[in-house]
Amino acid sequence: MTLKSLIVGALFATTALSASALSAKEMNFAIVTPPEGHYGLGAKAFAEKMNELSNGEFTINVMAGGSLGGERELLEGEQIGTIDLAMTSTGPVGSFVPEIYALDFPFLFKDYDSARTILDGEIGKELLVKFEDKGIIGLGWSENGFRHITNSVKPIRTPEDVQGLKLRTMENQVHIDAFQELGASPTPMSWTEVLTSLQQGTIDGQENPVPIITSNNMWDMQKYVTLTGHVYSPAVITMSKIQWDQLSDEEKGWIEEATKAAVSATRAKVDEDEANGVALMKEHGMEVIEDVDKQAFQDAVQPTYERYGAEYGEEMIQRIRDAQK
Ligand code: EAX
Repeated sequence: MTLKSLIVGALFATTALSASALSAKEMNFAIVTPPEGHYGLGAKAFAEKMNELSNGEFTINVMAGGSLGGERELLEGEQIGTIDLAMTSTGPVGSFVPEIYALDFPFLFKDYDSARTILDGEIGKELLVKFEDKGIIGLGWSENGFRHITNSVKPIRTPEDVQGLKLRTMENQVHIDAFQELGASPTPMSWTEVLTSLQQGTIDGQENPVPIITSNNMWDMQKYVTLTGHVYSPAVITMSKIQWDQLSDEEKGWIEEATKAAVSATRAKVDEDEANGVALMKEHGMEVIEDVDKQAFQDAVQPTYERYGAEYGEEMIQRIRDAQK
């Protein structure tokens, strides 16, 4: 190779490098909830932190309200690289990463502090690693919240009151089974169909945490809410492995820092919604049933543990229980 061609090659490489180093990187961050809700504020914090750490090189576009699809489609999109980042509940995750079903059992987590401590610790880290061989990077555990039942038919005070109600559940086998145990007619569907289905009356009710109920003004379509707190619903921040593998180590570090910022922002909003949400529901005319016999509901869904515990991680479930003693 002549000196001239060496110099030309070096110049080209430098130009190409500087061009790629300067080329702004744009990624989408998909959520199914409103932009100003708990996931939206987390995604916004992620975008701001990425922009700050990369000196403006990274632009993260938050795509809210299910604009890029339901939660199952977002995870499928990450597997093929059309979705870069997402924050979803664990609803459909178990069908991609079965080990995650262990988190979805009713009455497993005692309270928010226990759930956050466990998910931020060894157990949470062990479960995040399970995503990678499915083409998804588990970046961090965020939060949806403790789920409650809403409906438009009657006040639910006991498990018997649930019988016969058409209640939407997430596309989650453990939840479907638990509501079958309660005698409901569980109707699994993507979140993106729920509000319309409630407005049209094709379902009687659904179950979701306070932040979802308030950020979607569910008082417009649901008269009753029963504070069962029947399951803690984690959220998870994920990234397409296709995109992740193209990042430098420094850029991966930025993603990890941005994830921490997102988790803090989402959890802060959940705390705020938990503090104000019930009053807001009452202000908007919902009848809030607060004196719930949780033990009765817990006893009623016990067969779900017997039926699915072995299949979906008895050992992990026991570890989570032991970690809360
Ligand atoms: O992740 O599907 C659900 O009910 C979820 O709680 C909601 O989409 C937020």
